[in-house]
This record gives sequence, structure tokens and C-alpha cells, in this order.
Amino acid sequence: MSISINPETDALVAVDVQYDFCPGGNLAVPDGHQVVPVINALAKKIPHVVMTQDWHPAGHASFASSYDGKAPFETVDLDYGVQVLWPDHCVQGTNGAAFHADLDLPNAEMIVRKGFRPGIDSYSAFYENDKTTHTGLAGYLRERGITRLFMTGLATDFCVYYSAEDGRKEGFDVILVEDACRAIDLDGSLEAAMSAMQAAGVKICHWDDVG
Ligand code: VGL
Ligand code: ZN
Repeated sequence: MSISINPETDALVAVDVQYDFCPGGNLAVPDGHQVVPVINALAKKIPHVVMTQDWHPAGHASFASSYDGKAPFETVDLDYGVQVLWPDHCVQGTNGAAFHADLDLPNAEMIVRKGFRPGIDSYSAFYENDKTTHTGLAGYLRERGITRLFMTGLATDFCVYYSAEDGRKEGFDVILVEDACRAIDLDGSLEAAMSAMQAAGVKICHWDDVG
């Protein structure tokens, strides 16, 4: 497959390339750091770049440590539904919340922070996990005339997946750059996410398809 870039209407979206999702981090994604050079290379081909940053206050509702007797990767029922509980990660202002230092995206035009409300998690770059609270990204992209998104980053089966699916719901063309992402893969979550994305009309490509 060969995909030619429209420099006006295409955007690269780099999801949560932060130390806590890289090896050695608090919620490490296997080989998470390997997305960095791939995303850097894509940013040389796609002029418009948006980054997301998972950005939780201490004591966040998605942290297992916020509940008595709960361990990471168990679930809890919140007002908006079932929430997976995570190790404390991407706490505002900590090194774990910082972008990987080798990420070289001087052309990033927008950084969307998400998950900053104490009681709501946000996997998606578009809406929080209650599915109603918007981040503002869809409006931003529309005002900028962006119509197609190249999704990259961490993790394929959580924040990248929900962002890709919600991007489709908001009417964007969405292409997942598979080798520019890495997965957590919790109980088959990667396979489930790939099927759901394909059902939602997300196209899958590899970084060297992008010209
Ligand atoms: C993520 C779990 C919790 C992600 C963020 O970036 O995929 N996953 N917070
Ligand atoms: Zn998080």
C-alpha cells in the first residue's frame, strides 16, 4: 500500500509517548520506546502533528491505589461504567508523565492533556471514558481543516484504540500506523481492539507505506 500525504488535510497523532508507558515506567508497555524513531520519521512526512499526554492528578479514580483492597488490572464500577484499575502512572508533573526525550516533534502544533479530572479516566483523545465529556480535539481539527488522522503511540489496545474509534465517530478518516504503536495486551485486548477498529472503518498501514 502506498499512501500519499496531503500536507494541508492530514495530521499525525502521537498518543501518550510518555516515560510511564515505556520500559522502566510505572505502566510499561512492552517495547513501548520503539515507537519513538518511527513517529519521528513519520513527522518528517506529515507536517501537522498533534500529541496527547495522559495527565492524572494524584489519587486518580483509575489508580488501584485509590481503593482499599484493589490491585492493578482489577476493575471497579464507576458512575460511567466499568473502569480497569492501573498502577499509579502519568501523575501531573512527574518524570513518568513527561514525553520521551528522544521524541523529536518540533512541528507538534497541539498537545491535548487528558485524564486530569479526578473522577473520570480518559483513554481517548476525543472524549473521556464517560463518553460525553469532550477534550475539544474534534473541534480543533475541524477548525484547522484536518480530515484524515494517522494514529500512532501507546497503547494500541487502549488510548490509541479509543482515539481511533472516536476519530471515526467524529467523521475523520483514520489510519492506524500499526508499527508506530505498541500494545499492553491485557486478556486478549489487542485482538479485540484490532477487530473493533476495523469494524469502525479504521484502515491499517505500516510506516513505510506513508510517502
Ligand atoms: C493508557 C491505560 C491508562 C494508554 C493510559 O495510554 O493507553 N492506558 N492510561
Ligand atoms: Zn492513564
